[in-house]
Formats: sequence, structure tokens, C-alpha cells
Amino acid sequence: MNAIANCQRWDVSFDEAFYLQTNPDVAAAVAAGMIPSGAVHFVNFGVKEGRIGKPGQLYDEATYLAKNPDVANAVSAGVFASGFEHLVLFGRREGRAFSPYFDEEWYRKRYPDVVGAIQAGAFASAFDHYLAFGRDPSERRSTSPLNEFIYLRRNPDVANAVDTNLFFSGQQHYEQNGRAEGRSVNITGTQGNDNLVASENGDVLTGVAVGVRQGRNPEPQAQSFSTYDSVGNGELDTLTGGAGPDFFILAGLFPSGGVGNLIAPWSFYIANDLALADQDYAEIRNFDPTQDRIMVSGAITVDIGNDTAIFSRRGPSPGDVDLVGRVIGVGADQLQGAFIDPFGGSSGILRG
Ligand SMILES: [Ca+2]
Ligand SMILES: [Ca+2]
Ligand SMILES: [Ca+2]
Repeated sequence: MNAIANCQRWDVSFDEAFYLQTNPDVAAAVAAGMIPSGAVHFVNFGVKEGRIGKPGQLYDEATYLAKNPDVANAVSAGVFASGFEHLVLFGRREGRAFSPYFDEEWYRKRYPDVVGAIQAGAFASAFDHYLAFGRDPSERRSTSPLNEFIYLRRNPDVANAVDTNLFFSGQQHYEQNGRAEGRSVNITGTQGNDNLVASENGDVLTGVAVGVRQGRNPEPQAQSFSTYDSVGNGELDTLTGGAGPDFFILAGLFPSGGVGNLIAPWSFYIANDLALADQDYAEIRNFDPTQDRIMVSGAITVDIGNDTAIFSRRGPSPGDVDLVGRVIGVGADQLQGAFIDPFGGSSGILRG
């Protein structure tokens, strides 16, 4: 059977030995010759019964049927035994959504190089790129706004679980365990407009694209570090806080030229074109001045109605300022003490 052969080859959701070991009733039925294999059981029955085909299983029957109504109809009509059968026969090559733990659309938005590679025919889908390269410890690409690289670096136990395939990704670990365990995460955006929302655990929200670079440090654990694939030029991001103490990042440290690893503070959301300075910024919502904080570089605040506009200098003349943030429903006087400026109140000049 073609579907079974595909299922057995496609090892991100099914492992015959694991399935028989964890489902003794199926193992007994296979041993008695009533079913040819665990895979046949999984495709026809097990996946619909919510049985797990493999540790870190990516596939989710309910997600697949909900996101692909034509498949749901075909399964109801008896054309396919399960959504999973359709996926292994057709859906995967069609790039269909099949998992809460991989967002094809988001991955393409975050990594334009992958879109280029797909257009050039190197990969059938973003998921195929992720399997081939994105999970590698040197890349740790994100499959959602949860920053995979930072999550795995902050949680070595999770990194170990991912590297030994107990979880497919840090994001899967967070959704299944980490959130309930109270782990906080870094939620990071793309080079486009983003809508990022914190959990209840107290998170770090950064609207720009935070990536990974290989460093020059000879220590293996320090060979890579996070950096920025975009700096907010032309971006309008919405960052919404949660119940915990959140940290909103409107500035970063960047390597600068010269000797050694000098770093310089740069504000995000500084427009390349001065005429567009008010068009790019982070809109901060649900901000709690008693516990949430905003990282800035040389912020200048102005009350605008019930909100506070945050400007950063973009050049040496006093009026040469650029809108970088807007805190909704919070006045400038309430924000005193909410700013973290590790850059010592420096001007935040990015260009010019
Ligand atoms: Ca963005
Ligand atoms: Ca909060
Ligand atoms: Ca701006």
C-alpha cells in the first residue's frame, strides 16, 4: 500500500517500533496476523484515536482536518481512512498545513532566503527546508514568534530533549510543557509588520527579526549569538503584554567597526527616509507600568492624548527625532521608571 510505504518513510510523525512498543494491543494484533503492521493501524485507526506515532509527533489530525476542509469532506465521504492518509499520499507535496508546531506561512515571512530557495526549486516547502537545515543547532530557526534559538540556549534541558528527538522543536516543548512550567520566552518578529502577544509568564517581546550569527569566540558554547536580521526600518509592529512582567525591546546592541568586539546602541524603528520617521514604530499594548519595562536608547517621551509617544534622536540637531514607540493608554508620567536604558542615555543615533 502506497500510503503505508509513505507513512513509514516519512519519519517525522511515525515510528513502527515505538508505536508497537507503546500500543501493546496493536502489537498483539500484528503478532496474531490480524493487522499487517503498526503503520496500517495508525493510518486507518490510531491517528483518529489520538494515538501517538512517535515522540515529538508533529502531525495533528484535528489541525489537518480544520485547516483543509476539502480533506475533511473526503474523509467523511470515506475516500480516505484518515486525514493522515491524505497527507502522506498528497498533502505533504502540496505544502498543506498539518501541525500546530510548524507554520509554513510564518516561516516564509521570517526567512526570505527560504522563499528564494523554494522559487529556485531547491525545496518543495518551507517545512522541507526546516527539516534539512532549520533544526540544526547552528541555525535553530524559529517556526513561530517564539524565538527557538534563545529558548533552547536559555533552557539546555529542552535543547537536549530536542537534539535527542523527544520534542520536534522548542516551540513544541513550550506549547506542551514549558508554558505550564512557567518558563518565559523571547517572542520575536519578522522584517515585516508583526502582531506579537506575550503569555502569562513574563516574556521578552521584540518586533524586529532576531537571528543567529556565528561568533569568533573559540569557546563552543559561545560560538553563536543572537543578532538582528532587521532593525525596524519600515516596520509597524504591535506588541501586547500579558499578565506577567514583560520586557519590550526598542533598542539593541550591535557590533561596530574597529578593534575587538565593540558594540554600539541602536534604536529600532529609525526610518531610512526621514520623511517616514513617524511611519515605523512599535505599538505597545496592555502595558502595566508597575511591572513591565521597555528597553530604549535615549528615549524622549511626549504625551499624545491618552498615549505616550517615544522618540529617539536620529541626528545631532535637537529636532531630528524619530518615532520608535507608542504606548497605548499610558501617560508619560506613568512611564517614569519603566524605561531601561543600559546605554547610559546615549543619543541612539543609528544613521546620520
Ligand atoms: Ca517586525
Ligand atoms: Ca505584563
Ligand atoms: Ca520611526
